[in-house]
Amino acid sequence: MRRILTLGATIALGLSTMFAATPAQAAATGYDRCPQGYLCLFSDNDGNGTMAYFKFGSPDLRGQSMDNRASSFANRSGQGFSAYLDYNYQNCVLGLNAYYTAGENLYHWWNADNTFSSVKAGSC
Ligand SMILES: [Ca+2]
Repeated sequence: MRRILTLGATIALGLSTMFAATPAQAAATGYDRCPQGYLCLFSDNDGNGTMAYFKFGSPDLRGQSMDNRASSFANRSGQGFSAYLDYNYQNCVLGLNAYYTAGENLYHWWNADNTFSSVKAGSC
């Protein structure tokens, strides 16, 4: 009886070791964090830093801690978005085409980096 109990304990230890040895799935980084179906804004270039993501948009990016902070974006919403210099969709600065699913830095466009204060689905 004692021998059986010992064997059981050994098997349990072996299983827990196996699970512990399985590598944890690596956390997504950069643009890979952006979920399908959303527009994502990032505070740093190349999809780094803080991320905020939107299904329809936001009239005031202060609410998402992204006001005048967006430096890159990925559009996985399946539709175009428009970005504005001011709150409540005033002064459109850039169309965020649905083509940019893989992500893009905003310094590629004059006057776009760190300027967005509102975004919404649709064209300017
Ligand atoms: Ca702004």
